[in-house]
Amino acid sequence: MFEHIQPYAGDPIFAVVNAFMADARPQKVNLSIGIYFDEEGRLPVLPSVQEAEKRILAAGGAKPYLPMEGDAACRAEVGQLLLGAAHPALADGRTVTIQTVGSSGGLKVGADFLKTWLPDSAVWVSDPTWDNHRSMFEGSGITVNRYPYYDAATGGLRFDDMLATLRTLPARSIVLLHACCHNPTGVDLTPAQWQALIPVLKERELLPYLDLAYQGFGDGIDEDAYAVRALADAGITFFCANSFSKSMSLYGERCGALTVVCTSAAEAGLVRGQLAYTVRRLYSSPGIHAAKLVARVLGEADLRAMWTAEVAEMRERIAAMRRALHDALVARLPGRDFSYFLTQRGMFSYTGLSAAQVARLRDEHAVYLIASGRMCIAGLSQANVGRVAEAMASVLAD
Ligand code: PLP
Ligand code: TYF
Repeated sequence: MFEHIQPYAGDPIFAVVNAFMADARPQKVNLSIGIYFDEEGRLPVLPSVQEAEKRILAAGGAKPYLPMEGDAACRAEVGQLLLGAAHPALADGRTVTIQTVGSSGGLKVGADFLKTWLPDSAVWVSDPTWDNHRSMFEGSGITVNRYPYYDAATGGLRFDDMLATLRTLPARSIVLLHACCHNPTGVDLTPAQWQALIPVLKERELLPYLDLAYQGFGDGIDEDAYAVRALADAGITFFCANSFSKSMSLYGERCGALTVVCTSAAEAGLVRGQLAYTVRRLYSSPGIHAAKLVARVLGEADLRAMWTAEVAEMRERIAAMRRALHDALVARLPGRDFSYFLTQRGMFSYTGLSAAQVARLRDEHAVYLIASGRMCIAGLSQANVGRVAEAMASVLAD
């Protein structure tokens, strides 16, 4: 029956994680997958989330089916988290938020919806982007193209080239944008660049699709929602898939949402109905535990304050590790420019290391990056950053 099917090589990032786990060297360091580890190298369990869990159980912990669009309290909280509680788009009823199976579920529901309702639209993603963007949109039958983004020469953004490409796109093209903490490069648009992008999106009638997977890991929870709010302020119709995998350390709970900001409440009502129908055809309805956790952490003032402080702690640890690695490298290789570690935001940095240099780091030093040269800064700690700098310096010096 299935002898003819193509073998699947597996996800390249998970392949690196598997190689790391099989490595017996005690000094090994995992800087591959985008997971936040604490100073002791553990996956944190956030006290705010633990307390929410206790309260859910104390309230009975019943597990009914949720509606297709997910839990109402969770959806309302997410809308406010993204847009700010006082945003007029919320008061106008112009927004739709559905709770999804991780932000991946949100991206996928959105992609299927778009294939149905804008069947002739292609999507443009940044060059480079998270590999799964291509897989998901192609899986929905949408053609995936790239716009210029990362500048290997400077470790920064090819903003003019990006705008020039977007200016050539047909109306109703979908433009996938990382709202903050770009994966894999760590290179983000500044607020001024978002403001320069908005007129192009408007004039060309493009449909922005924001991916917000690392809210709070860049400059702050509200600061990292800048793009969402700027697009909403500009009156543009857009999509936003957001994740709680990282910000609440809830990876396997699959907590995420898809929000669509529309131009009227009537349009939003139509979108809401068809998003629900898309969910019905994909997985019927999302899980309840994830929704209850998110709703409580965001909705109960004491838990919200705890979570805000926990996210700040994760963000500040990442920033401290960026600084520590930068300083350790500058001390070892003076005259070389490592400032990209300080200017890039969030969990990832593009180091500019070649695939061969990444292989040497792995083989000679048991330090694991992604072959593209992407480093997950959140895998660094005070205990290993010196060793990682030493290893990088030795590979770079040859
Ligand atoms: N988008 C980006 C850019 C990511 O890096 C990730 C990482 O996991 C996701 C989406 C998916 O996250 P989730 O766990 O919410 O599906
Ligand atoms: O880029 C990363 O490392 C994270 C985690 O199929 C991830 O986004 C990686 C691959 C994948 C799902 C999540």
